[in-house]
Amino acid sequence: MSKTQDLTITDVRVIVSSPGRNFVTVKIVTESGLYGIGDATVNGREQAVATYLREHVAPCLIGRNAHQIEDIWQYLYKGVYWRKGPINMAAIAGVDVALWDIKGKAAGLPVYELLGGKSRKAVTTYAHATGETVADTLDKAEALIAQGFTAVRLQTAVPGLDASYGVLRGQKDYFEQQSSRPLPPEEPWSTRKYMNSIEALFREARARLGDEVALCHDVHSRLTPIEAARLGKMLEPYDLLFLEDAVAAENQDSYRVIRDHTTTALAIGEIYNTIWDCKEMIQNQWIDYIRCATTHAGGITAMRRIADFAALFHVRIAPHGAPDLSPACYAAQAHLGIWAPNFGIQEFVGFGSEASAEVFSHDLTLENGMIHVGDSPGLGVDFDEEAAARHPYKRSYLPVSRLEDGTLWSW
Ligand code: KDG
Ligand code: MG
Repeated sequence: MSKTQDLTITDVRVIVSSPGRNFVTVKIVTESGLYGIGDATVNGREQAVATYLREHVAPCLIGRNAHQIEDIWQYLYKGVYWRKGPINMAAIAGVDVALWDIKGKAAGLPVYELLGGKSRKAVTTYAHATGETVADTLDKAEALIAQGFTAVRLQTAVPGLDASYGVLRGQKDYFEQQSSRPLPPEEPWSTRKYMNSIEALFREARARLGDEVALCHDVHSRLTPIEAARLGKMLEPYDLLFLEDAVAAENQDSYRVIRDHTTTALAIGEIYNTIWDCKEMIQNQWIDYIRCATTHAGGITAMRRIADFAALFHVRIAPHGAPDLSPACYAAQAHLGIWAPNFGIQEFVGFGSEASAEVFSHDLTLENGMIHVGDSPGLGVDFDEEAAARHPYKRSYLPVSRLEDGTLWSW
């Protein structure tokens, strides 16, 4: 084998930086000089996954053939003995995505070609409209629709609560706030206040935005199954594309309860790490969209399996696309999304901050609410380590929420 084809892994670099948000980036270098980039960020627990990668994963990869993606995935998943888990699976994802990037570069092909080629011309996305009042939220939604988005997620502050997930009073942008939280902020929650106010958002939305636009809503796991069932029934007249994370589903059959009562479409998956976390809800057709992220569910190798399994049961993929996922994740998901026959929609909150653009480059473009995937070999993403060093890690947490009597609720 000539040196230019030698994909023996010689270095595994793990870089934690904060270009706008904290990201854990994996860079795998091979003897040939070809390298790949992957994302292993776990929001609020970045250093845990970085240490795990440096101390326990990287030493096992040196000397392996980067072409053997499947074997390396199995080796890291089964070989650890302690299967699954968010830190372990994000580490596997970071490695796996970097290896697909390398394989694409070695083949001279974009990764979507290796997956089976394009199933569509571009990846449809949904954007976020988040406001302090219904009018404010709908102003933002109208602006997004004017930019060409055909699907929008609507979130509005709950009247009577100082803060609610995704909406903070008198605020900067909530994603910006999320990047500067040296301790977990605490936010109040009242299911009654939420349930009493949420219908008005969607009633007004349909009146102002019309019937054509697809609407989503994220409950952030704040309800019980029967409350979620009631919410689904309440929102039926407004024809949501999906209701996301209505209930935390450590018990997968919680979703059977919701399904038994409503025809509102259901989505879940952003905190899942493996197919096992959603196997029952998929095979029982209790959900409509599976929202696992490439970064949190074991990379392209695992997401491809999740997509194929879901396709058997009429479930489509709608990958998580929040700002705590790096451009390496966005690129991986764009390649998956353009290939997957059962692709549904991609969450999209922009390609990142100005600082992130100094550190990451990519060849994705947005046009009329759709991501167009470039044809660079691999994933078309690159990472500038010197620029990253100018944006050091800052500890930052997700919020927790408490009921008005102080009981710890959800995040
Ligand atoms: O790290 C958690 C965030 O990514 C999450 O809160 C965002 O719920 C979210 C979403 O749907 O984008
Ligand atoms: Mg969500």
